[in-house]
Amino acid sequence: MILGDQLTPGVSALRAGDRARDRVLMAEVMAEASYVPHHKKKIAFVFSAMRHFAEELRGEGWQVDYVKLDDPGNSGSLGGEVRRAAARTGLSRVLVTEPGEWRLLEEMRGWSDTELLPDDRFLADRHGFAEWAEGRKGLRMEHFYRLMRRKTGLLMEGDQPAEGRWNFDAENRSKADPDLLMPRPPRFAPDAITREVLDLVAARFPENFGTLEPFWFAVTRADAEAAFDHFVRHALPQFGTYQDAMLEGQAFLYHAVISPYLNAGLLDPLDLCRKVEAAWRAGAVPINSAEGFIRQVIGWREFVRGIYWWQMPGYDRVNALEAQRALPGFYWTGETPMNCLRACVEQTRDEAYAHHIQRLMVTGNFALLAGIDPHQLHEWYLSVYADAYEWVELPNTVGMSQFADGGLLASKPYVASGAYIDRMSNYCRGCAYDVKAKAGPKACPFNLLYWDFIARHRDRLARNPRMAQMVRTWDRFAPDKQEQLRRDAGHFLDSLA
Ligand code: FAD
Ligand code: DLZ
Ligand code: SF4
Repeated sequence: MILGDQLTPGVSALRAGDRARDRVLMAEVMAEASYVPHHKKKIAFVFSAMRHFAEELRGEGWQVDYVKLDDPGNSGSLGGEVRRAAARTGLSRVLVTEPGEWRLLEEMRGWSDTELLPDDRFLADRHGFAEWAEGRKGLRMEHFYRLMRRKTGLLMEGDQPAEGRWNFDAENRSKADPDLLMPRPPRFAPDAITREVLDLVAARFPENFGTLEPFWFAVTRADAEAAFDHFVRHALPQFGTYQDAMLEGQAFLYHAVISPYLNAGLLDPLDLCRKVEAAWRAGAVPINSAEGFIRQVIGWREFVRGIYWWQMPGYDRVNALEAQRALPGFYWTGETPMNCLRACVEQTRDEAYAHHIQRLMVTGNFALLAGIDPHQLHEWYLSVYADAYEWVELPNTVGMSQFADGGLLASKPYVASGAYIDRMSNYCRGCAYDVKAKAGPKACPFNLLYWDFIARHRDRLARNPRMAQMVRTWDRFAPDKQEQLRRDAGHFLDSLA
């Protein structure tokens, strides 16, 4: 059995299979298409990429049983489709690569005659990560990342990091200017297979979040590789410098926009990093870009996956800051006078994409400051992005963005007032609020909520060396100023629906 995010010719289940004897089963099922209300573009991408992969496998001599969502008799679940396939073919033994989500792994462990094979499309195997993590006092991505650099030899000169430093993060923080010549990810016109899927999604998921068309994602390995090559040539040179920048109307800036392809298995992470390293060695891209990209892929991506498997089950229910507020409706509609949030939600609705800083420092930062229930927020992130699978989304949401694991993943809460958003974007210019105002009806809500957050979690934050300075600043405010800030924040929070 091959799942919708296992579209890799060398995935362990295919390696272990025999094309002369075995049959490949792939199934579009309602259970997977509705365990969260996925963005329409995400469903279309997964189904179309699955159908193209089935064709690729047939071309390589595999017999593929492909079940479409609308096929008569579709049982609606992966387990049901395995049972139906067994009855149809007389075959009874199932080989499947371990799924990327705990809920499905648990389910598959209950299937009879099923062999689960490790998913070795990652650098760090999940048991090895847990061993490394176990017993360490503080887990830091940077330590793990250096291990991965050494393991792969990427950007290494002997046992030393290229250009003398492991991390060029400090050179990833420039503000971007609107530029008419900014590269855009290549767009792929839907073929007949994708058109059929688009009709299916429009008919069967009309109420789901998101705009279905225009649909331009790559849905084959060849097109995903072309998209990546385009990124390396046109955007990677600037990627490092503008990695943290945000611009209204520019959803992609200099980002790769490859996470849906990578997570579905259309692209291979190590292969991408080798190409990036080669571009740096050829002098085509600066070190801050090459290192910045490689850090995300062999560092963060692997690190969050390790944390997910190490901490599940239970990690989806962590709530160290006891945040209980319901997710505001504007996360779905974009209807808010806060221009940064409006822009990020509308872009998410249209593209099923937002880059890291939009997710972390706009939608994530707001939720953390406002005390939104991290589980509700997790379900939102898992729904709305085309690249979202729980193994990567959950640690980014509850760990990195919401500090809901109490600091297991991140060394401090990623909170910032409006000044940060103003420094990194042009959102504030078009906003009904005044980013410079700290009090009163025009005050940017991020400014009010920032101090309210510090006050609410004062004792915990005072113990964190990276937050203690802000706590001291809060403590020095006059009592009437503190009261005023908390009152204004309270009024704002009361107005959230
Ligand atoms: P680029 O900025 O061009 O980076 C290149 C690649 O690096 C990405 O394609 C991705 O594979 C990898 N990468 C970068 N940052 C991370 C990270 N923090 N964790 C894991 N991989 C990373 N990423 C997902 O793939 N799926 C998710 O569901 C997801 N949910 C997120 C939720 C929150 C709250 C936050 C803060 C981040 C989340 N991320 C997620 C990480 C990151 O935002 C996306 O990987 C990135 O925006 C994808 O766009 P890109 O391909 O243009 O990335
Ligand atoms: C995301 C997704 C969707 C929308 N639909 C399917 C599907 O119908 N069949 C399938 O095999 N996989 C699908 N997927 C991907 C799975 O949800 C994914 O394999 C698991 O969540 C494990 O990561
Ligand atoms: Fe966002 Fe505040 Fe800037 Fe408005 S003023 S765009 S709410 S940061």
